[in-house]
Amino acid sequence: MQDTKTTLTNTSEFEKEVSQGLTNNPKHLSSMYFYDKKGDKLFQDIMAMPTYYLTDSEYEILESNKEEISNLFTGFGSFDLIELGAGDGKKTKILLKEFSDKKIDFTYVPIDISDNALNQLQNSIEKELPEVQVQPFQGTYFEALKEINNRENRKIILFLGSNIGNLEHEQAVVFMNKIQKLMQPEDLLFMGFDQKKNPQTILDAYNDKEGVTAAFNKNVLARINTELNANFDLEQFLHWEVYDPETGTAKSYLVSKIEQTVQIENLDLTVHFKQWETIHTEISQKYDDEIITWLAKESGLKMTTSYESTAYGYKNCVFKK
Ligand code: AVJ
Repeated sequence: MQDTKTTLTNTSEFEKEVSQGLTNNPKHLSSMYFYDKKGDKLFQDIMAMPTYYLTDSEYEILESNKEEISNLFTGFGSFDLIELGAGDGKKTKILLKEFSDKKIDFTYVPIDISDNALNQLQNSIEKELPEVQVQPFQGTYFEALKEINNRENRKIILFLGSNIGNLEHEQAVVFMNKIQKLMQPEDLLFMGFDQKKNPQTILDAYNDKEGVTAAFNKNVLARINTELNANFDLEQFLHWEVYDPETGTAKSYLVSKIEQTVQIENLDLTVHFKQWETIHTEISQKYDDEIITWLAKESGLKMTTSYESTAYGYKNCVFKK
């Protein structure tokens, strides 16, 4: 097994994000930093909750269409299966197993911000699907593009789980356009889009009663505490989720329950919070056909096929350049 793992996200980027985000008005922190060892575990717990319907819906779509998807991907000989934000790979393993069973020649290139998630994924594939060649790459989505560009095989790019939803539309277009430019005519982009639906279903998915999503959201503060020597009291922040059914944007906040001051030693920074002041931490965009068509058009992609779970309101779409 080849090890092409490279570490690109370093502490200084985290430091920059934290000092900028917490000195801006209104305050913000990127959801990219939810994912350390503890955050990965919390996200796995979220994916296992029935209220977080996204995972089940995509799993169902892949499971019931795996033959057709496999035919779509494998018509042109060997390829690289490049996955952006691979996480624990639970859904992708449906396809990996299908390809492996059919003795298809491919290399799986999981890309993730979390080194820990990639290590676990690589180990589990070695055990469960020993025939699959894996070449993990650690980095952000934008760093991933460079890695994709360096690979010469035919590319199938997976961007599952509605991960695109963490980007605002403009950023999503920039990102999809960059992918489009890296693609050859026979390459494919396979993406998951959570659909607009009953707003209550969305609020329930991002605001579970058990408090797992709250802990996940607060994990960015926990990371600042341990990695940058800060003294955030997690109890003094409230996880707050809003969903705008018109735009389809779900937004996560951490709201300061009291007026408080936090010291971040490594940044030599003192951060004041007024009572009820917010830190915006995440967007999870929901889509409809018009938005997806617009995204594709703006980024120079053509949709060739789509698979839908109507029960859950979730879509997987296949794009070509
Ligand atoms: C992994 C970005 C798709 O936005 O739905 C889950 C992360 N945040 N619960 C999402 C998340 C809160 C998730 N993505």
